[in-house]
This record gives sequence, structure tokens and C-alpha cells, in this order.
Amino acid sequence: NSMLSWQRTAYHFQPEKNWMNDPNGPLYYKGWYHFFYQYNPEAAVWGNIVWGHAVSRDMIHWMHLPVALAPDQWYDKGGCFTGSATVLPDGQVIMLYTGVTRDKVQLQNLAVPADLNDPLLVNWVKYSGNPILAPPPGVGDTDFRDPTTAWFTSEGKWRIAIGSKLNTTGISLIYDTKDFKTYELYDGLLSAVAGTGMWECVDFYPVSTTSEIGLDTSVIRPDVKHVVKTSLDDVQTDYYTVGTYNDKKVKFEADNPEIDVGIGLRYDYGKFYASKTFYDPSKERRVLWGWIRELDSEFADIKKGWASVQAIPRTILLDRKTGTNLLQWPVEEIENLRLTSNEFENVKVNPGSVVPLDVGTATQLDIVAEFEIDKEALEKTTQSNVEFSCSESGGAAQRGALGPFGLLVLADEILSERTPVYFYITKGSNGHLKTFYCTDQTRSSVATDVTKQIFGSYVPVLKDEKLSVRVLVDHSTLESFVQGGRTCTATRVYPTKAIYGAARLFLFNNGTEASVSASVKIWQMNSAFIRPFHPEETH
Ligand code: DQQ
Repeated sequence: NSMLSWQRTAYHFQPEKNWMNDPNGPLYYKGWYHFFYQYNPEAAVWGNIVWGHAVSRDMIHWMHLPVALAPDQWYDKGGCFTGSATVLPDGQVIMLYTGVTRDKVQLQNLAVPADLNDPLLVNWVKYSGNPILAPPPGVGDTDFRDPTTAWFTSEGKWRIAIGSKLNTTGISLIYDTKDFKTYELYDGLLSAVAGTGMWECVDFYPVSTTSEIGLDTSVIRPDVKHVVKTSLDDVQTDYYTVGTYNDKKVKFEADNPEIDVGIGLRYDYGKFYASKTFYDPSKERRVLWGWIRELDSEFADIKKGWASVQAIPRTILLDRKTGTNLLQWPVEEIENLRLTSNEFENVKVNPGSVVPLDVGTATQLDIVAEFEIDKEALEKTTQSNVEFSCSESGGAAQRGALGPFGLLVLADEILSERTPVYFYITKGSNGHLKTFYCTDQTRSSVATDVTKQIFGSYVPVLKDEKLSVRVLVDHSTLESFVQGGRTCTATRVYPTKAIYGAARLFLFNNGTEASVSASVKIWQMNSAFIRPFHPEETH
């Protein structure tokens, strides 16, 4: 086990051992952030699914708690699958989750805290009337899961959505309830998109069009838009769309049907799945949790004794400059882990060059970088690589006129391992510029049992904006937030040489025409305390 311990992260949430997947039921209660997650207590592979539970004051330092929900009833014998929390105005906490029977039938269930006076909500009670919902007629027994947080309707009821599919159309069913025990199926769908397959972990929430304040799930006002997110089972990818919700018609409509949920925007262009938001009333923000899976082999996971991490929770806002996409940014508390910093200003990186950034060990970093491309070269360049896409390109080794340029993270001194994270600009014959941000893992590790892809996407860059990126490096976990969080890429890398004191950081420019000027600030990051359950510590 210890042989592979360098891959363990220092400030991303992980259980002490074994398998973890989806985030479940995040909530804020009496000064504590609660985080639950799909967990196999017995092995580093998926199975025996229970709800792991941890609490935190700041979503960075954690204390593990006993398992909150385990399969001990006929309706969840096959596993306690994903679900969501609703904190009611009177303080009651409602947990809805999917139970799977021995025969794999998916049923919805209700659980509540055993003692609302316990801020840690250690013990949970399953409702005696469970299951509260079975697949309705026409819906497959194995296509009915992951209830959302409830929101309040103008008729004075609570409403939830549940993901499913009809043939190959992904759908979200709608139920109304007064007491969370009995439900009415609405005979229409919140949303449906042909060809997207099974919708897992549907999420639905409002975002403000006028301020940077996050909103409680029930807020319906003229100055909000709504977001629907779905996790597409077929491609294991989270898609969202921004649109309008009509409470009376119980209908969500995407602003742009061409980028409807499941076919347009992604939260993240790396490996980030089964995500879920919650409203944090203590800081008036909406926060997104997402699961980053392993990209090494199952054999390696078993050997190292654990699998998966959670992404750093992200604050979610509507991008009011574009109006069409969200902005995601690591919660501000992560900045409390920042230790010493190094700053490099206006470093010139010429075409075809690599520049070391001497920051010492480079395995736990928070990097903020800005790039300016030489204006003259930018103008002189004629048409260049209009058909570019990160995943279908040759990666950082493929030279264009205006890129790639960016950083080499988790690199060793001689670059036998390195993960380039970079911008790439294309230019149309009409002079139109398009910017991409990619993460190239093809040279990230000499290990052979690792999936090595090139991730990334187009990113909107508005007039007068500099190119900017924030990169979190945490051993085997890498997260990028581009242009203030317009596009993100979370992934896992498995260097064998670029570890601990041997890991280095570089700037690079593999473009052929333009030099770039880079300004970079780099913080060493402290490790988070993620510790076992000590009840006495909380009094
Ligand atoms: N994971 C859970 C399901 C969900 C899927 C089972 C998404 O409830 O649909 O572990 O990763």
C-alpha cells in the first residue's frame, strides 16, 4: 500500500480507504457542512454501496463519521444509491435516496436524522412507510433513480425531480408532495432530450441574473434563470443548460435548444461526474460537488487500497458577461491552505521554448497564471487550425502558429513525465479568433496501465480579457479553472518520477509564430486535516 501512497491527495476529500463515487445529500446544518458519498466499505472497487458521511466547518478540513445509510431493508438490500437533502424552513432535514432491491429494482426512500439536536447528524432513521416511490408505469425498474433536493411550488407543495429514460430519450420525472411521505406524479416532464439516454443525478436550481449571491433552491423571481444538470450514464459526463422555469406549467426550457441539457455545455471537460449542488445559507452561495474517478487500472486501485477523490467544492454563478454559461470557482476557504508563494512577472516565453519556474517541490500547488500573446504576431498570422479540437489534436506536441502555450505541471527535471495544460488559439480566414484550453496526459506517466487522454474545450474570451487560468495540483489530482471558471477540467494523473521533491513546474510555448508573456503566482499548499471520528472533539 505505502508503495503507491504518493498518489493520495493532500487537500481533496477522500475516505481513508476503499471505493468512493457520487457525492450525496450535501447540506449545511448548525454550523457544519455535511458531505455524504457513495462508498464501498469493503473494497476499492464499486459494490456494497452505503452512504459514507463526513463533516467540516469549511469544506476543506474534514472529520469522518460512521456510515449514515447502509443496506439493511428489503428495499435497499442491493445498495443505498444516490440521493439529496432538503433542509425545511422549520429545521427538519429530509433525505431522499434510491434503494435497490435484491432484484435490482430502484425505489425511492425517505430517511431523517434521529436527533436534530445533534449538529453532526450521526444517526439516521429510515421511514417506516418506505419505499415512498416505485417506478411508474412505462418506466423501467432499473431506470428510476437519484431524487433531487426539493423546491417549493406556488401551490404550497414540495417538488422533486427524478432521472430516467424512455427508450433513448433522457427525462426528468416530477413529483409533488406535502409531507415527503406521499407523492403525486406530475403527468409531464421537467425536461427531456432525445438521444441522451439515462439521466443520472439530475440537479435543478436557480441562479441570479443580477448579483453574485447564490440562491436557495426554491427561489423563483424575475431576476433568476434556472439550471438543469444531468449526468449522462452512456458517456459518464455531466451536462448542464441555462434556461427558464415555469412553475405553473412545471416546465423548464433551455434558452438555446441547441445546447439543451445533455447536448451542449459541460461542467467540466475532464473526468467529473454525478455532481450535485447545495445552497449554503451561511455564505449565501451555491456550491457544486463532483466526483473525479480513477484513470488507472482496477488492479492498481485494489493494490493501492482506494479509488477516487472529490473535486474541491465549487461556487456556482451565472456568467453575467456572457449570460449563457456558468462560472465555477473553488470555494474561497481553499485559500486558507495557501503557504508561501513565488511570483513571476512578464516572463517572455518564445516560440519553441520551455522555461523552468523555480518553486521547489511542485506536488501541492495553487497556480494563478495570465498569458498575453504577442499582438503583432497575432495580427500577422493568417488562417490557422480552424478545425482544432483538444481531444482530436496531437496534444501539446502539435505546433500551431498561436499555440499551444501554458504550463507543464507534475513534470520531472528532464521532462520524461509532464502534463501540459495550455491555451491554443485558432484563427479563421475572416480573422476570427477562437481559444481552447487543453490538458494533455499522453506523457503524464511512464506507467502503462493508465488511461492517457487529451481533454479540453473551447472557452469564450471576451474583448480586452487576458487569458487566465487557475490550476490546482494535488499529487494525482489536477483541476483547471479557465477565464474565471467559464470552463473547467478536472482529471487524475499518475506520475512515477515527478513525485514529491522531484516534481517541477515549467512554462512552455510550442507555437511557431508568437511569443507569449506570462505572469504567474504560485502558492505551496498545506495539507488538509481529514481525520477519523473523535466525538469528543466537537464539544
Ligand atoms: N451512481 C449511483 C447511482 C447513480 C450513479 C450508484 C451515478 O445512484 O445513478 O452508485 O454515478
